[in-house]
Amino acid sequence: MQRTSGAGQDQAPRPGSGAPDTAALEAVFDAAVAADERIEPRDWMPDAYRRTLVRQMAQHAHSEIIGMQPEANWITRAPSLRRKAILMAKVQDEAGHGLYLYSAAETLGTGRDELLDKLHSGRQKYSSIFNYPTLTWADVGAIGWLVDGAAITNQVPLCRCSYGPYARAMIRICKEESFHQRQGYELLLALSRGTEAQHAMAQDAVNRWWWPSLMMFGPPDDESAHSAQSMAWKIKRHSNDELRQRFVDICVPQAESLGLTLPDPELTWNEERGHYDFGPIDWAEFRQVLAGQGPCNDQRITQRRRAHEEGSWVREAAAAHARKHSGVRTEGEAAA
Ligand code: FAQ
Repeated sequence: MQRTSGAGQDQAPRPGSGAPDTAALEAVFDAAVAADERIEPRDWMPDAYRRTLVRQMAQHAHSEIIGMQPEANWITRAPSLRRKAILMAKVQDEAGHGLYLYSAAETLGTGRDELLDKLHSGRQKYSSIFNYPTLTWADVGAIGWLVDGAAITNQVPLCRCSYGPYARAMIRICKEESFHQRQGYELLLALSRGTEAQHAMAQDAVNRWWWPSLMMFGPPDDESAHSAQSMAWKIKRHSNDELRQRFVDICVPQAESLGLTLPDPELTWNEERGHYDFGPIDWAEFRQVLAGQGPCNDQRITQRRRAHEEGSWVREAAAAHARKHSGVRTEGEAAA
């Protein structure tokens, strides 16, 4: 049986129309997921699968564009031309990631305007991590090392996500994120090996970004509302706690090479588990940030709304340009 439904993406086929019934379509979908095949935009898919993907991809896209703000804050104050050029390129990459992800979400029938409207009105989330301030230049290094490092750990498995357009977008995003992670590591290494004051600045940044980075992976597994279903659909390949543990295990030796300390006295190698044990995460803080009460929630969303409003003339000009080249004119343009 073909996976593409002639009935249109959102509609169940009409009884008696000759189209396969929903149960049969669902069986084909389940078999494709079980066989590790990719689901493509025109394939039939359960409504809940579509909604889950739009929710996750939208949050991901929003995180990329809101995530431009904390680092962009340092572009004018980067300490050298080389650092400035690198940081500008990185922040531009994040904008590009947002575009790939909004485009991937569009393949599910959800337009960018609708998603941005939900972000601006607080109906959709973005990652908790971007509600923390960047207080010093070392924060740019800590974001690259820890935040991009956590993002890669979470996102490499998404390259095998069951939904084709999301999986393919993630391949390029992960390649770029790995450069971002390395630039952060290299920046922190330079500071760590610098003067006493530079070393202290790097350590202070790591102290502030470590715990929020662990929260990026989401709530613990037993409180994760979506994990079980998303893993059954192979949207997520690993649980939040598995990925968080993987990240901790990667970071401990890297911190040692950097000559910096991770701010957790309970961090110890557990021979039996073959992993590092780590101290308790402050989930009350995480919930507070998600509820809009983090240190920078208001600032981030106000800035995002302002950027959107200030960019309206660019969208209008681009739309007029596209219309001009398609030969279709509005009434006003025809009269002029
Ligand atoms: N922040 O049931 P789960 C980046 C929400 S990109 C805010 O476990 P799920 C690149 C969750 O949405 C960073 N909300 O949810 C960069 C849900 O709420 P809902 C973003 C969070 O989806 C670097 C509720 O809690 N990455 O950093 C967070 O199965 C540097 C229950 O949670 C992605 O989006 C959180 N940390 O798992 C850019 C990756 N955690 O929707 C600039 C793709 C959970 O019911 C500079 N996303 N929530 O209202 C994912 O892998 C997943 O969506 C998780 C959450 C793992 C984030």
